[in-house]
Amino acid sequence: MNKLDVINLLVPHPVQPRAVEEQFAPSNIALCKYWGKRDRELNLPVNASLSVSLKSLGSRTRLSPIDGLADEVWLNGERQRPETMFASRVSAFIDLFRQHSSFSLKVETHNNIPTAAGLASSASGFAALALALNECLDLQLNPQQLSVVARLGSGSACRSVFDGFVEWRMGQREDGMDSHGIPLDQQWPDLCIGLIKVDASTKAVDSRAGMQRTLETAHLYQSWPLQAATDLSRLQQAIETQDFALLGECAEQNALSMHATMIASWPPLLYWQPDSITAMRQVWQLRQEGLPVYFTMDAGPNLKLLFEASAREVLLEQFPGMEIVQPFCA
Ligand code: 2P0
Repeated sequence: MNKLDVINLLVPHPVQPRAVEEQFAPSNIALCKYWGKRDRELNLPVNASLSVSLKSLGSRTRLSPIDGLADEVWLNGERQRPETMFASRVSAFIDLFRQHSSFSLKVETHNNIPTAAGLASSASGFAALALALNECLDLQLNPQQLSVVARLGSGSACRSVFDGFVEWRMGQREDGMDSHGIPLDQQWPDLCIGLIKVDASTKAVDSRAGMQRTLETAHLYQSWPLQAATDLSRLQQAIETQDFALLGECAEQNALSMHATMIASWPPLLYWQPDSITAMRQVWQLRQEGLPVYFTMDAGPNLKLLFEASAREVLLEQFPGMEIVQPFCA
């Protein structure tokens, strides 16, 4: 089963583009991480994951039909050459919908994610593109189907189709139709996420290659699915009972467990910089002094702090320049 087959199941007829309004999708931070694929073509995960969406930080994408044989791809107001990674991934994704008709699109994407914080934009980018294609091509897909479509672009994009807490059910099916995001009902108005920039430069090994290397070479990876399943159910319990310490502990331990599998792969993958470790120690010290603050990290050197609104001022003193998002507040 490949991506074309999956789109053919969802959209088995010719489509024609029309000019529509731009669509927005938020970036997301995983509290229980997606790390490892059981199907690389369809981005089907080894484990279920759970994230929180970053409200108004993310990507907005406008699509409009154009004449000509090639798409025109713009990112943050700059035209992208077709051979760039960004333009080629976007056009390859649109190709999935050109199986029964031919058309070209102008794609205009803006990311308002602070690039300084080193946050990946592929999740919000592919989610916004999926939402925009749904409108532009009048696909009439429901949110779960849109989450499936976004996953074909980038795994974590299936969570960015929704706001708030989102669980990505791993699913069982070979076609992946049961592997998509599900939004949770619970809110957490006091929850804050602090974005700490350690290093914003492009990493040498991206997540896609990193998770594959880990899966293929780290013996420690065998313990990851069980760790993730345990963390996921404890996180669900923490969200249900609004138990912040439990939420923070599970998220931090989950992130460090994922990094342990990376470090144990070969060649080793160590995304941390000396400043990452300094910030981790600072968080542990603050916790020892009684401040409820935890961190999570993705496949990079930057930390994302988890805390409640009451800790905001103290943490801003400790980490000047930290950008704070309150995902459940207007
Ligand atoms: C996550 N990451 O759950 C994990 C934690 C990075 C570390 O999802 O190959 O860009 O496009 O499916 O979605 C980043 O992986 O990878 C990611 P692909 P993706 O947020």
